Amino acid sequence: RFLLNIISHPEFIAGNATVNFLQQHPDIFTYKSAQDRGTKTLKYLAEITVNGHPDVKHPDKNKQFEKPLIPPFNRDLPIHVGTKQLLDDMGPEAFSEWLLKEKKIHYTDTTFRDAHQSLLATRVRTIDMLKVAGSFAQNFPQTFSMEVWGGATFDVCMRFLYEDPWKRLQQFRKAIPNILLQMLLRGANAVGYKAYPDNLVEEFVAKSWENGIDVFRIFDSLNWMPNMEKSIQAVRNRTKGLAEVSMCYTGDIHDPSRTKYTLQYYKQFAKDIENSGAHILAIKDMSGLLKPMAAYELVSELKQMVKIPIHLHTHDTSSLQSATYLKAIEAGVDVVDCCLGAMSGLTSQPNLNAIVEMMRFQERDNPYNIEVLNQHSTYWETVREYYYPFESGMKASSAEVFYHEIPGGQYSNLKPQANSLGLGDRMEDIKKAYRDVNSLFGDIVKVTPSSKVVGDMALFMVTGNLSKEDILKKGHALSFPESVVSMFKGDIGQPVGGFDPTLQKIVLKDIKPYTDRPNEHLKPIDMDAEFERFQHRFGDDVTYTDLLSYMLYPKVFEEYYQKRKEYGDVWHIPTLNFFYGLKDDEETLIEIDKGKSILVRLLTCSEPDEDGKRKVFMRLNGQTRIIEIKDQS
Ligand code: 3PY
Ligand code: ZN
Repeated sequence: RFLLNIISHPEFIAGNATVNFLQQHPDIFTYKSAQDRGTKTLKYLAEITVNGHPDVKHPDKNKQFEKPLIPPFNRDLPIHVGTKQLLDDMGPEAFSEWLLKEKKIHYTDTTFRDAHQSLLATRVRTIDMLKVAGSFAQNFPQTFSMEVWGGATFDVCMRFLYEDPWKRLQQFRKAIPNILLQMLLRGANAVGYKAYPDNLVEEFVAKSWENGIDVFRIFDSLNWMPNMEKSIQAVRNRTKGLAEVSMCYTGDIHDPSRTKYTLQYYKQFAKDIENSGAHILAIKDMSGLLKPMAAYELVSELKQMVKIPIHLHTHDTSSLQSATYLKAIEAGVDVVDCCLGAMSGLTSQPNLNAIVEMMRFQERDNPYNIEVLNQHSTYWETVREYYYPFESGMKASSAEVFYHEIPGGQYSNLKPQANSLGLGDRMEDIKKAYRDVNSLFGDIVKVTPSSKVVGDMALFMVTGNLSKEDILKKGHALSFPESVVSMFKGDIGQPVGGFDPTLQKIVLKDIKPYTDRPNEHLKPIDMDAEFERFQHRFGDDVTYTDLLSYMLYPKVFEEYYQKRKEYGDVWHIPTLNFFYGLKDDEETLIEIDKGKSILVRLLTCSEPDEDGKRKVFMRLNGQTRIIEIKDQS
């Protein structure tokens, strides 16, 4: 390789090499691998330019994009210590006590996770977040935490963005050394949609912490405590992070007709959560159903009930949720989840910029430099446009959410799912069916993965024009979606009050259900042996965290790995080029490594030859390169 690097170096080829060639060109030692990376990047860009990105079905060729203004970040100035250092110094127990004593309201910024999961189908790429991560850390060290990982980001990263989620986390950690980094963990389901062996979940927790996570927000999609216990223990035993355990909020504590999820129910659940070893209690209002007055009463009562801090999460689908925060803050909630203005509202979180303003000059104010905070919002306003194909189309907030109860994170996915089934024009029927399914299922908590089961059943009913009554009367002769059968069997745990036995029989027919933990039915994995097998199959360049990705999502990992082999790292490609390729004569600068950039220009693209292949003429750092791409159109 070394020799190859010398003879393929442009100055050597040009005949300019002297005896001091090696001293003058220390880059020779890394030149070839950088060149390989350059070639792979070029191949990716040529492919997207010819065939488009598979995820962008109908690009608007005339759309104009602006260049975002990056908020101030001074590399020469220090980044002030924050909650990260506090947690590291104090340990989780003392940290939790410190938080409880704090008078000011604390904020979590969800821009890097839930906000884009809820607005842009989780598609925001690492590069766009990294551009502002350092500035956020430098300007807002008072932030309690940043939610940056977990939930759907894990698989979407590999599936659609061809990025390694672990690398993303490491990059965030490096850029944000002072603020707690938070993830969403689906308890027994880790970051997936089904139960995994306990030791895999434990290992996942341990590695997430080693790679940068401090706060583990753990929840279960049916509010079933046994599904969360192993994860809580894993955080307590294998990390020095915080176990933040959630009660998912559904229904309305002030509605007398909703008899399942009462104030008493939540109080008892909170006590159970505290007793399970949680450092923080989260109220996870995934659909935005917690109304202001209910929030006041719930938080006031829970404050009496438990001695751990309370962290409130909501989605602003109805646009009422800033009022909910105000009342929760009055009632003494410790932390609230918000996100930067331009990524807030609708199915996302309430607006951080506005909430900070609301609290200004008030008793529990936690001051932020609002001018810089607004610059961060402006940055996202521009960058959000890059992701326009992934917008849900929702133009205004809607109080309908109190009727259908669809979680924010699911809402933005339901429309494309309906489109793919040819049901795009039947969204109203789907929302009604979603509500009917909930009542048919006995009013269950709806959040990933139980929300997906309700969604699948709703789509099944709309496709077959089936009503609730049809299911009960003719269900014995129907074969239900796989996810529905699996849930009624017990594969994602037990709902509050158990399953209705009549419906369970209709769905399961001869399949026998069970009521113990789903993970109990899965054999522990011999991680060392698996790693050996994994390396044998994929080669030595795969890492232990790759193995974890593979164990959680085997098929997704395999496809991602093929892309990684073919195109190398693609996270550094600017988003406009990543999704839309290059236009004729367009030039783009890509930093493929720290301090190492390539300049790529698209010269032109030939017509397809008889095999349907096009020649893409490009310029890489001044040298013309021709790449052949099969035109798939
Ligand atoms: C997820 O599990 O991804 C969620 O965001 C649930 O609210
Ligand atoms: Zn959420």
